[in-house]
Amino acid sequence: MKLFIKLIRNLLGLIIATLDVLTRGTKLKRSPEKQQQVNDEAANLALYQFFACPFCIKTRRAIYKLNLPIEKRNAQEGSPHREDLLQGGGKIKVPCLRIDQDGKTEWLYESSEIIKYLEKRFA
Ligand SMILES: N[C@@H](CCC(=O)N[C@@H](CS)C(=O)NCC(=O)O)C(=O)O
Repeated sequence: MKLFIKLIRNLLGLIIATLDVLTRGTKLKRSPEKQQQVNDEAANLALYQFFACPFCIKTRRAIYKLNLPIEKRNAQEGSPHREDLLQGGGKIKVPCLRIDQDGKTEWLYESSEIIKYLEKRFA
């Protein structure tokens, strides 16, 4: 039964992820200089996520629209990133944005908080 629910969830996630790719629209356009600056800043960010999680899809959609090359790290069972998330952030919950800045690391949970943070910093 547990396996069946997992299968249905993953299937739904896959459908949502496909719809997301088909309906994403356009990316934010910046001058090459500004985009380079944004790319450099985005190198200090990483999104811990599951491919088929609807909250992660919502967050990835915002990242795409803001044109941010943020590394996506799979936090599913069996992935080494899962342990980093647990040790660093304190819990296994995705999406979680890892922010490395001024020698400190912050772990930001909650899809709406992550999107708010990225829009404030990069929109
Ligand atoms: N309110 C949270 C919900 C996040 C959430 O429920 N994520 C699920 C995956 S869809 C999760 O991480 N569950 C823990 C687990 O599966 O181990 C958000 O908007 O980010």
